[in-house]
Amino acid sequence: MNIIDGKLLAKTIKEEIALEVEKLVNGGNKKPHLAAVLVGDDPASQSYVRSKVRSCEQVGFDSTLVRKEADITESDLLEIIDKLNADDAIDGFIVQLPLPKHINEEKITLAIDPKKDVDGFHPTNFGRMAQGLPCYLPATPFGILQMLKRYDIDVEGKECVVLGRSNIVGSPISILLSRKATPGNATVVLCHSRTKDLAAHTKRADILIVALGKPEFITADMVKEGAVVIDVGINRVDDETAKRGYRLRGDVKYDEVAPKCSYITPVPGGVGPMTVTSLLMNTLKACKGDVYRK
Ligand code: L34
Repeated sequence: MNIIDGKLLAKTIKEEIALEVEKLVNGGNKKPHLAAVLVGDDPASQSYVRSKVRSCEQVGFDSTLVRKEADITESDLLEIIDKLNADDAIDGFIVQLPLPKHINEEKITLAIDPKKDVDGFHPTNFGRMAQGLPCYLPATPFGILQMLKRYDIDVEGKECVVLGRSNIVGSPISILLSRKATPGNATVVLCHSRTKDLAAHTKRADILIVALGKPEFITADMVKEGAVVIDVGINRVDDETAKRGYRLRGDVKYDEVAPKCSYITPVPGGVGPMTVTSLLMNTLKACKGDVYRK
């Protein structure tokens, strides 16, 4: 069994990005600049955004954090987005999800200029991804592709089962792995809440990608011997014996599933840190005009 060390891989990729930034700056260009909008005080969102800002510092990017109270109106948030769209100093920006219930996430996503949509959530980028055109890939799927690539895991012709059909993980990763590309060319089955006999599918998987948000849902009996398991779940489970009062658990029952796997991602230290580096990679592309010419 091999552990896919997302934390270590993220560090390696950040070192590579830092070198590129140095080259850019030495060539007389400005540093890449990422802005993040954080609404409200959800502890998980705060921690993720903090990690994004810290990572920008590590690689030599400029960053701007726009913090707003949970009661901000939708129109005020849209105004902030318009300003970021128009601000030439900002290469790309994100609006951290989830947003408070009174704000329509779809409307917010649509308001972001696709050229600055380094999350890759805008339908323009999603559509371009689906057609294999230049685009910003959504951060978590992009991170998963990087893991497969850097660990030399061959997916071509393999049975790949994805659990969960969200717009930001399940749906895009299923499209990416079935594309005619590397990594890609997998035979993909996308399972969801209406899937009948889920275990019959998971047991066939050479590559199992789990993005359900259900702590320790996948047990050893659901996994084929030698499978590659990518655990996207990051669940905070109450635990009085833990320092912070909770522990992070994936969607996979790691201790019993890991011994059966050829490769597995841990939680924490797996997909999460790769989501952050993918955002940096997209921001670097935005700065260089690699996806949409400036
Ligand atoms: N707009 N909203 C937008 N873009 C995103 O890309 C995200 N996502 C998801 C939630 N909402 C978003 C993130 O940033 C999930 N996500 C994210 C980012 C980083 C980590 C996890 C999720 C991460 O670094 N996880 C660490 C543990 C962090 C902790 O201690 O809580 C890990 O090792 O898994």
